[in-house]
Amino acid sequence: MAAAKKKKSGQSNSLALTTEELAALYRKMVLIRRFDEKAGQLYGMGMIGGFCHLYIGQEAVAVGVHSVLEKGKDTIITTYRERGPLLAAGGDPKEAMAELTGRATGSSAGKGGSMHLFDQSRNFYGGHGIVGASAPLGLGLAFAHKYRDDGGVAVAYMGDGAANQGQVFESFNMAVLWKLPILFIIENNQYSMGTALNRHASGDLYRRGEPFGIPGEQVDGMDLFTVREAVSSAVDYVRSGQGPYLLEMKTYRYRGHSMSDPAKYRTKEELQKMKDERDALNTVKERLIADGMAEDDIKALEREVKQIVAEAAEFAQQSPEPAPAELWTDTLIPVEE
Ligand SMILES: Cc1ncc(C[n+]2csc(CCOP(=O)(O)OP(=O)(O)O)c2C)c(N)n1
Repeated sequence: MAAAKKKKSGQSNSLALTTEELAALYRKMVLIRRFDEKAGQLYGMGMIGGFCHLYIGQEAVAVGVHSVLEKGKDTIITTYRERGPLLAAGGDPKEAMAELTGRATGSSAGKGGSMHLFDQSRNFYGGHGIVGASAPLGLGLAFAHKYRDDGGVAVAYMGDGAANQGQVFESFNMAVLWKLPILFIIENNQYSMGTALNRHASGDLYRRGEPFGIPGEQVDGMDLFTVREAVSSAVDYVRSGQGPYLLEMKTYRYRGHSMSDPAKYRTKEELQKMKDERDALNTVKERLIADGMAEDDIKALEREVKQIVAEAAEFAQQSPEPAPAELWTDTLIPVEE
């Protein structure tokens, strides 16, 4: 990037970013969007088996959250809508695309697929298809942090639909009893599969931890800066040993629940309004321009990301499928042929 200035971007105090730092976060947001757009295309071409749940629209959450975590120390676990959090954590787009398309070069050697991306080297523990499972599994990560006394915080994402699950409340209970260092993040993208929030959830999601004594906040999940501020103070709270915290990120998914959902349960106008007025990428881009970054530099960054995604898709398509003998490896119980 040419002529990046060490200019603060107008965020509060310690979280203020230089234009260069903000551009790096914007780059990740663009990467997540372009990556999932390409995944959608490959799905349409029949190259991705099973389901594929795109993250498009929710980019400010994953990038904002990861930007304030301590890299190599804090851990992340999420659902099947996991490319956002994975790429925000620095996951390799090639490995991710190869996994989506079931190739041997994928992060789980092509055996996990779209819902089960995993990258331990990035402290990223999945990628889970069972709704709500990220909460109790996240407790395990948090327990390990506490047991090892390593100062880390576990971040467990879930959807608004998942927040209605019994295992989530059981997790809240244990997290408080054991004072575990865990930040629960409910990504409220307004719809659980095809059901709008007001039809599936009673009460405010950010208050779901209240009976257990877990403090919660509702956050504008379409705004990178607000996400960063909320996560930063929530993580401080958790890291200081006071136990769990809950953030409800109000966000919006632009696509259907999965690639097979035409999303007829909402109006085109609602979706368009969101894209026009609240798009997380636009807000950051406008801030970059206001900070003095040249539009040509922004375009160059966007072109570079497009190239990375094209190369990831090419890599995936050129990679072999796993050998048949691999069916018997990585199983829980050894299998005799
Ligand atoms: C235990 C369980 N029940 C049902 C399903 C089927 N299912 C998959 S996604 C989904 C909706 C989840 O919605 P939400 O938690 O809001 O997450 P989002 O997809 O909006 O990110 C359901 C019911 C499942 N995977 N696991």
